[in-house]
Amino acid sequence: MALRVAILFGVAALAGRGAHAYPEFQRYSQQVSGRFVNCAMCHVHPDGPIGLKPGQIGKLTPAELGQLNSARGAFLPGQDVMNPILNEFGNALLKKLGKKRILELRLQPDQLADAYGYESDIDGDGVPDAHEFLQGTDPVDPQNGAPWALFTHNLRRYAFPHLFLLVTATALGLFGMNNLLKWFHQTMDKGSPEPGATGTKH
Ligand SMILES: [Ca+2]
Repeated sequence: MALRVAILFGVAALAGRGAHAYPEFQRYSQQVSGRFVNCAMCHVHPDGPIGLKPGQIGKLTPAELGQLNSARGAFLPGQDVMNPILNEFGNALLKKLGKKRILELRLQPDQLADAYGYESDIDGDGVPDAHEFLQGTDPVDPQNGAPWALFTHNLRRYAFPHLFLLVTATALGLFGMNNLLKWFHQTMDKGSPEPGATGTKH
């Protein structure tokens, strides 16, 4: 009971301090994408970190509260912390940029995507996390993405290998494996040195 009361007081105090929820990024994502964006872009709970629901501060265990405090001290990039109120994207932002840079970017939310970079694709749907931020889609849900972005990203990703396989399979079907190997052998022979020029005859 005492612990519960202490947590409630803690939640109330954090709510008064803004509780490290940064609505500037949410507003910017919403503005550039034209989509509704909730706190689940970066947080565990779609309503944000304040409250008593799973993933919110009031529901954290003592161990998770310890992780929360460690994460809040991660001012520099590259620190191995895991904030239990943030989802994978929120934690990736924290690790990549550090809290100090994130606080600075609150004044320039349009620079968050470039600062984070476009290499990471946490949910593996082919759309980089930073693009998902700009498109207002969920970077940790492969089922959630702008349809055209998913199509174009994955076309670039898979079209060329698939095209190569298609052409090879068609060639095999038209000429047969033996003819194709014969053609390949003759082509390689033309590119070889004259017999006797090098090596030993058998
Ligand atoms: Ca993605």
